[in-house]
Amino acid sequence: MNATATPPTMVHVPEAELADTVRRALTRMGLSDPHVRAIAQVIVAGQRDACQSHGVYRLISCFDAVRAGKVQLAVEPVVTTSGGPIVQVDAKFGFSPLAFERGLPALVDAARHHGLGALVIRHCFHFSALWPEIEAITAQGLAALALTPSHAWVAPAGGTRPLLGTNPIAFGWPRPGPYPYVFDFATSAIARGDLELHRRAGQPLPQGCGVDADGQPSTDPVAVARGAMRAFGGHKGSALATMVELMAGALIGDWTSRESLAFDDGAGVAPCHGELILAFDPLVLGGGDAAVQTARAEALLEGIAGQARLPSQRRFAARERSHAEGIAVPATMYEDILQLAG
Ligand code: NDP
Ligand code: PYC
Repeated sequence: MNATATPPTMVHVPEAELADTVRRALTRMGLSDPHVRAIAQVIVAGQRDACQSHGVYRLISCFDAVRAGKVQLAVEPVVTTSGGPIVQVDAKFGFSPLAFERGLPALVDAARHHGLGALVIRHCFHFSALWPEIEAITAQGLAALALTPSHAWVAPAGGTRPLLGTNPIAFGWPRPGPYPYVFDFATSAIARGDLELHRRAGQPLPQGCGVDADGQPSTDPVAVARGAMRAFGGHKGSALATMVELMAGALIGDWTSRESLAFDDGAGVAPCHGELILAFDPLVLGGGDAAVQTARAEALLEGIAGQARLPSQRRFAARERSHAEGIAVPATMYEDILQLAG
């Protein structure tokens, strides 16, 4: 779910102008130039692709995190490689986009060399969608899978107390032509960012997104924020969210969503934890006949596209509209952004 129930009034802003405004806002917050550039890129890409919960709205999350004094504004991520398939990045309590950017070249090398590369990012404040990372990897001809926890906002299926994060899972497969196959979704029934947008707009949530503090089903975003969100798809989403906690938390030696929320300590800012990103080289894993592999994958994806829409199709269409008409930004949000940019 990417939109609020009643469409807000939009203004259309040329991409370069929006990027400049976002960079000015981030610079005013005291972030160093490399962080400003990396963060602006994902935020503007999110808005360009009409991902309202992870577009320019995230500038407000950045502002809150900076104001709370928890995030490191100018820290340089430290990349460690050993020539094996694992690339480690210590984000040192900075925002995640620069950590990903710094680790990406070594991840691509590792995947090309070993067939599989694993990028382990630790100690990052994470507020972004995962598809920009996935698309950076598919652009290199690699398949990719990314997992990250968040804050403990979601009850396990059958329970009513928050324990799991909204824990997104994203996957990408390179395709001939301009666009890869990509999906990227929260394992909660609704992303927290979307819940916040409903709260800002004073609109009820769709049924089934959460319970209030007494464990009763509720569509009130404020009550659900005080109670617990639900996983998507009952026990199946709940198990996937648990897998994300284990693989991108415990496995990589970083915090689960519960620990991230404990660290937040009521500040109400972006989650702080790690991320696991896997990259796979089809040329190595597939035994060498790239044309056969591509044909097999394309037969599947074209079969889907012949009867239904592919994931990311809406996003790619929005991208083309943004290139033609400028990026659509909710008018009230744009006013907030201009204020942040001074
Ligand atoms: P959505 O439910 O909006 O979309 C999930 C995926 O399904 C997208 O790839 C979407 O493609 C695709 N999709 C949607 N509808 C259809 C359909 N009818 N047929 C085929 N495919 C479809 O995503 P969420 O609201 O769950 O998540 C939004 C974003 O929030 C994600 O980018 C995620 O990474 C981010 N997030 C980040 C977190 C973090 O901790 N950093 C935590 C939770 C979420 P399309 O985009 O084209 O509609
Ligand atoms: O929308 O659930 C979410 C989210 C958490 C962290 C960043 N986005």
